[in-house]
Amino acid sequence: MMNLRGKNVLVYGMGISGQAACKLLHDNGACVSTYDDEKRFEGYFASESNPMLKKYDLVVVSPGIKVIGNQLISHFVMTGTKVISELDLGYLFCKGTVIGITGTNGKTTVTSLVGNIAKLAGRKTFVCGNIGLPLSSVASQTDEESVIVCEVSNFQLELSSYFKADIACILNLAPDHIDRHGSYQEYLKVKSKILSHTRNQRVILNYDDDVVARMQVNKKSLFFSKRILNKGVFVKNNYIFHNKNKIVPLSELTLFGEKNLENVMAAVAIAVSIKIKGPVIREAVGSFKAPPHRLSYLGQVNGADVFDDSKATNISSTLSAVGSLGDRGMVLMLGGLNKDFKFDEIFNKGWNFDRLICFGEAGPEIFECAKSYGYEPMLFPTMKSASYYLKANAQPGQKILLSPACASFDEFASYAVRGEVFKEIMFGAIEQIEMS
Ligand code: UMA
Repeated sequence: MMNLRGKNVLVYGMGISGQAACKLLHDNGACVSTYDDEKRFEGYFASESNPMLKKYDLVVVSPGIKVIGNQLISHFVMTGTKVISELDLGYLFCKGTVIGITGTNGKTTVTSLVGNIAKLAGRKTFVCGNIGLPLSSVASQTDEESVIVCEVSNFQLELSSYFKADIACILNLAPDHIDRHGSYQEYLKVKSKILSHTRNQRVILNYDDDVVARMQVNKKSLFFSKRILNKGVFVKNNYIFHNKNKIVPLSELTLFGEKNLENVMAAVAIAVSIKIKGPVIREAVGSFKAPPHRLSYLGQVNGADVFDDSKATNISSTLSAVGSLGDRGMVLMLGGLNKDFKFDEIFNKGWNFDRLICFGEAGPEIFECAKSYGYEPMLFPTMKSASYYLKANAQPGQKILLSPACASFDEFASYAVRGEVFKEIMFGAIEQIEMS
């Protein structure tokens, strides 16, 4: 643990991470100042107008702050001030077993499933991190018996150097957040920072993901796979096995699709690593409800099945959703804010969509890309207008899938709001036709 008593610490970024960091620092005797590029924070702690004019012993940076090109961070680094992430800070005050879960897709699902398993096993469990509860806000409540299940994003890892999870899990890796990191290589480098390269860390890796499978760092690595392995967590005879032990029959899984099977296996691998017994894992897996907006079945509109996969904000996530549901009868809704993707991979597979719907800021680009592969897409200015159209024109047998392969910020505050609005339009009372 860091001794912060009397130290001058600046917290940069005053969202929920920054606020949790302030409290943790203050409770441990630090003199806390805050800075935010967008707003002056009205609160207990001093809000700086120009932190470059002051000297600090430590700067704690929130995950949403892009490091590359940030003048303030460069200034502190160049003047030799210690700069750490909010994740680092939280970790330094954590006791117990810290589980870090990262990957391009599936992090929240695995984090909440592991949380459910650990709770059912009677462990003192904290589910936190990128899932919506900063690690800094739970750290001081942990003790040696605690299990801290932490969803870890690349944003949180970018500036981290102290975070060393006892168990580190990488689910999958595919291009994402290139707009923040500059290149896929850099994104991979940031993600791999979850591996501490210490002998004691148990690393859990997806054997079926070519990039992840090569990240084995020590003999304690545990693999999971949809194919039979000699040891590890794998599928055999319609069961998820751990080594020689049957853990869960596939018939009891509540999540569907290949990616979710991988997610469940990752959770099983983590659970056996903290010595939770098979029957408890089986019970928790069998009663698990997926978090919303992840290939969630919403119901039928005029005989068409409607699915909300608003969390699919990258190409690989959309590909796995289409792969899970099958392209026949599919009405695929794509669009939003492009995170520097090319969309060819969605259209070069020869999939026979019933209809392709493009919308939002990236809509025209996706529309042109789809046309170049012989599709006849439809273009809408917004997701809302596309949804009104689909509600009015749904056909029996169709599968309407919102799996946009883009961020939501051109039209919504988050992917969650986008999913809620989609649901509301398809099933709620909103009838107004908004076309421009
Ligand atoms: N800010 C600046 N300068 C900047 C950018 C932001 O001063 O250049 C300020 C903003 O004005 C705002 C504050 O920083 O006042 C926001 O801080 P933040 O963006 O770090 O957000 P938090 O509220 O602290 O939430 C963060 C995560 N957000 C991001 O990583 C963008 C949340 O993940 C996470 O749940 C929360 O910490 C708790 O750990 C959200 C997310 O979108 C859900 N994550 C990305 C994803 O899942 O893809 C990585």
